[in-house]
Amino acid sequence: MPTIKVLRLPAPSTAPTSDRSRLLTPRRVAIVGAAWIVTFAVLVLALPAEGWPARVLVNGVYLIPIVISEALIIRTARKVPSPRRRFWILMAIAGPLTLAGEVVVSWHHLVIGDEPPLPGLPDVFFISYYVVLLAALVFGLRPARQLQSWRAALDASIVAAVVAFVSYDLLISPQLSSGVTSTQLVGLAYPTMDVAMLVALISLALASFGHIPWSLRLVALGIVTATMGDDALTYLSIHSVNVEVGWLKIAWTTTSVLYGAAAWQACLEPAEVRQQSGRGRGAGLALVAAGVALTVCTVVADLIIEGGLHLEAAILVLYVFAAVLVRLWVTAREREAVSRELADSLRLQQRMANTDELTNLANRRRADATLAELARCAGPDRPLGVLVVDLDHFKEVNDRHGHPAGDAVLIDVAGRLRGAIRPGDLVARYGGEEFVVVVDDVTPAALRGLAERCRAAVGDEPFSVRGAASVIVTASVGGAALPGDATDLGTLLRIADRALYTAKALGRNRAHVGARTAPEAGDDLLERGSVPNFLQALADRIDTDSGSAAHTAEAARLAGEVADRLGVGAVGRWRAVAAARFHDIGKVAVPREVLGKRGPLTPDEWRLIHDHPERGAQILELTSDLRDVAPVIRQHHEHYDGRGYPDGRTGEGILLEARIVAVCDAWAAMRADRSYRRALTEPQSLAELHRCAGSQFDPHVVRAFTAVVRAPAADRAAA
Ligand code: GH3
Ligand code: MG
Ligand code: MG
Repeated sequence: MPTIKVLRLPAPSTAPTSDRSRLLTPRRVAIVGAAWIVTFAVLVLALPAEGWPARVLVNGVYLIPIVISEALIIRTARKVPSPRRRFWILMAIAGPLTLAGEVVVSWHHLVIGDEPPLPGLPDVFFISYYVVLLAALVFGLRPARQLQSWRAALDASIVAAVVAFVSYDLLISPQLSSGVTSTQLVGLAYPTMDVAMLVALISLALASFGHIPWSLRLVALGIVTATMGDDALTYLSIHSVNVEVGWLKIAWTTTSVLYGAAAWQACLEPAEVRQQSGRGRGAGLALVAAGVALTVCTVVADLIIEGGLHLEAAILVLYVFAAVLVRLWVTAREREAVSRELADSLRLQQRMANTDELTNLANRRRADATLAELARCAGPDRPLGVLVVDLDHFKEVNDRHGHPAGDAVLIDVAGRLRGAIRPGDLVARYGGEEFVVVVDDVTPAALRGLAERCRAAVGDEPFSVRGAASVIVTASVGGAALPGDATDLGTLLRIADRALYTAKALGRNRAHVGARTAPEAGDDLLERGSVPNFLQALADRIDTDSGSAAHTAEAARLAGEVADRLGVGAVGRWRAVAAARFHDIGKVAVPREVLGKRGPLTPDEWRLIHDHPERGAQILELTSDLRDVAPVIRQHHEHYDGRGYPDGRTGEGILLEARIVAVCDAWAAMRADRSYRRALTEPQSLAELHRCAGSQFDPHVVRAFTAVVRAPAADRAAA
């Protein structure tokens, strides 16, 4: 019995784990049920049809599975959750009716030794049983809700029409021909109820697309088995064939076993049946095909046997023909709808796969694909540009205003970048707060212009977010072009990234495009932005108060040239220049009288002066653009031999930029008139630097400085 195997479903996690349930596994229940059916069948076949052993078997033993299955059904009706409970309650009501009918029949056979009257009390019980069973199928399983699909309803109607017709033709019509008596009415009731139940089953099966739980499949199998027994009995009685009831009882006892197994299984199934769309459609088609084939057979049989089509067959043919046509139309429309849905969902998925959820910009995947495609066509005639835009100190925006505000800024930045690019360029969100602009066919000048536009779009206008009226967010932009700066896509991205790093290191809120880090890359920072402007004004004021106007401007100019001579790169150069310009900012805390004092300083006054590197560093740490310059300022009074302040660092332990500033600071001081002495000449100053090289100054820096000072002005300009 292969269907019994289906009971080997995995038990849901809610299944009880008592000893009893471990003993009665679905497999064991299946084996016991199958063994019972086989034993019953063997005994029916082995025992002589007459005599008490056979009578006890088919009337007494036969009742046992009915009683057990009823007990199991009642248990299930109490245990299963509500959507399925109604069905099992109706099944539990139906059970005693069939049991009562069977008991009356057995009473007649065993005690009275006679057949029950026809129609009689057992028929009342059996027909009531069928009515309740039908109600269980129709109302307990809510077919109306499941019959939502036109196709399923049509399939069901075609198959039901054929089943009804065959039943009518074979079982009902012959009984009607000889007038309707009460006996015949009862005879008609059985096949009619069978047809109704089969139709209900077919409708349910076709409407549920294969989502039928195994418990219901077992019930359906039980109903089909019982129906086969009933209809065989009706058919044989119509044709006056004397049939051994024991044989038929094999079918009916199978039904009882199947009901019991179904009830057992129902308790193991999860409350909600998982939907598996698309399954079971083939079964509907197969049933319809079988229905059509059966209709054709009926027509052919009618034509051969009766020489023409009788009315019922003609109606069936017309109906099946029309329904199949409608079915084809419905299927075609369903297919169309499904392909439309598929196409829509594919489009949506493609869009989602290429779009950043937060900003609605293209995402990294799309940017990479576009870059790869354009890189293939890029050449001297059609350079490909890429800009990497990274928001500055964005973590602080989140920390200060919260993540949602940060998100709102990101959305706004996306809109601004979209507005800044040319039509046809692609802007994508590449990572958290990093954007990429892909620019096809762009000249270096246009790429630089675009980079600056992107920077300005973000940094020049504060953002307004909920709860914080105005948030200043700036962006650094790095850019590169293929083939101008790179030979392949990987290098292009690396160079754009390095350019971004340069822009960041140069103080942020700036754009830097190209592989070459131009020596003057950082200079303009000192001319832009309110904070650097303010600090420069302050530095100039301190210079004036100290009696050496333009001291720091001169030191900054020299620091740039020495940094170039030492080849420290754009970032180091910028730091050296900025540090030289602002190295005395800490003197803002020193009273003007002390700064401009002619005579020797008191120890307290010296202490004030010695504090200025630290104070200067503290001031620059408060800015966002010049924060990286702070450590250089702190160290610009350290001595190469460790005798400087504030930390007593030595040699390479002092930042190179600070060693450069130290030399340039000293030179600018020596070369200017001071309140307490006249300016030294160039040779005197150089001699002093060389005297202190290795003690106060880095000899390497002093050598570079000497080369700078001695180089003719034209060479310096060229450098
Ligand atoms: P830098 O100027 O060096 O780029 O500083 P930064 O703070 O921007 O750089 P870092 O890479 O350290 O931090 C990036 C921050 O961006 C971290 C995270 O808080 C923020 N961020 C990344 N993705 C999102 C996002 O989807 N929403 C929000 N609100 N913040 C994000
Ligand atoms: Mg950032
Ligand atoms: Mg970043």
